[in-house]
Amino acid sequence: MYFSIRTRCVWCPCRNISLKPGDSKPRTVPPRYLGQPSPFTHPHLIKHGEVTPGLSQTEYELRRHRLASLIEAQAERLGPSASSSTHVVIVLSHPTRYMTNDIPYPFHQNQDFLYLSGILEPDSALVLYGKCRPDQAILFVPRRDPGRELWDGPRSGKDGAAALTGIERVHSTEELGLVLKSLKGTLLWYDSSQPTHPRLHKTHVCPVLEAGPMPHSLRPLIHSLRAIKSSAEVALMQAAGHITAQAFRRTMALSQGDVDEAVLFAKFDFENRIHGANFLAYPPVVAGGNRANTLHYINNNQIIKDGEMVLLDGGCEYFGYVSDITRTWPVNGKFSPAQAELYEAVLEVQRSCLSLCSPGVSLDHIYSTMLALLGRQLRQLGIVKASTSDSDLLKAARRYCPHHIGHYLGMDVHDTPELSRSQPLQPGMAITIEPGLYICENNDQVPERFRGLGVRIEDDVVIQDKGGPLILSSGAPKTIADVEQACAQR
Ligand SMILES: [Mn+2]
Repeated sequence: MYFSIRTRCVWCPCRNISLKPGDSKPRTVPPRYLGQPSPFTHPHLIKHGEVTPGLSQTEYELRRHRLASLIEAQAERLGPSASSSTHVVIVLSHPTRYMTNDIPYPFHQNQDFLYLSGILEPDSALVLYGKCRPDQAILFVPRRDPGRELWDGPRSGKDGAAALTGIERVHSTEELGLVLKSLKGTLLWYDSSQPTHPRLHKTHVCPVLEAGPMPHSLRPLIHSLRAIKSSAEVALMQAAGHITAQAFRRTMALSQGDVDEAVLFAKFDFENRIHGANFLAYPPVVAGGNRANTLHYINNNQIIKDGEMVLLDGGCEYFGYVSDITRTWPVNGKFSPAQAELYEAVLEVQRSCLSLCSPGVSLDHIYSTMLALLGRQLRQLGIVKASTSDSDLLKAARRYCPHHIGHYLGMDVHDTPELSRSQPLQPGMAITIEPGLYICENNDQVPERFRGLGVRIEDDVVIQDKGGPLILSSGAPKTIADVEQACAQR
């Protein structure tokens, strides 16, 4: 005879401590490596009670409960039969993606799945179910497999995932289809149009979908939750912003007349990683001279000449949260008069747009303000004629700045795309503010001194109730004096 005691807080992945009559103390299995950092194996990264660095079991549980409440509210609007049904929510992880043959790319989790589970392993799934509100969680993770673990490293397995997340019901992923069939949900919440894991979708979810009515879309609900950042999330974004801001400072210090874009790219990557970033959040734009006018330039392999500026748009990922910052500076450390003129014009617009970042204002509203302000600047610079009408000024602003003022920011660079930019901003939302002016070298309509210059200034901002916006990227030099000083720090 023996019995087991389930303990919630014991870190050891084996949470079932077995006691046999006569045992003087519980037999515990030593903690082991999981498929992701744990407080036991990576105490320098993650604290007890956290699922991923900085985010507690309670926070993840709260997110699942908030989603359940949103679904409950939505079902009430669908009518009495919907609100009394059993809901089943399915969120799949990403699969491993391969660069070639059997060489994987660094794994990157589906953010919606990560947001709700904290699980960083591929081939996993989360199911939420319940009558009226889906607040019971079932987690699915890959079965432990010594043969595969020899190549890919340890997996958490069912017990490890349970200990890490606090979710008590954990199955192997291959049981997903069976469990789904047994739940007999009458209302399904799942995004079937673009499955995040095609194989799991086909094998486990499709049979359930074929048997029932069309599932309800889940992504807009999760994105509305992800849009508002908790204080723990803001702290992670603050860290990401701080790391990248310092990387800008140090990259500016390394630049000089005639420098390879690849050198600045490598320096920026290095400075982000060495200060704690997991990796760059996206391929950065390191564009010298006229290449700054190619908005998505990522070749980063040309020589930037003495006297030219570089536009660097880069950001890092820090435990699931990203930064996205742009600065433009002269590689020789000294703005020419024309560069300074264009830079000050963009900076003035950027400052005005930052001051608009408060609750109730939308990104679209800030965008139209940006266009009006850029139009005026273009007139002052002599890039458009003094007699230009107001509507033509807006047209010119759109021509010289073909992109929006910014986007939502968070776990993704272009975060929560389901959220409209016409929606009023709320406290806790994070956005970018990134006006620019781009003058192609072959544009003979503009004064010669501006040709071939492209300037963008981008900051990361959290909307606050009062006291103005919190600028996460404030450590990155921005005024002409600060930029020139940072460039002089050799
Ligand atoms: Mn951006």
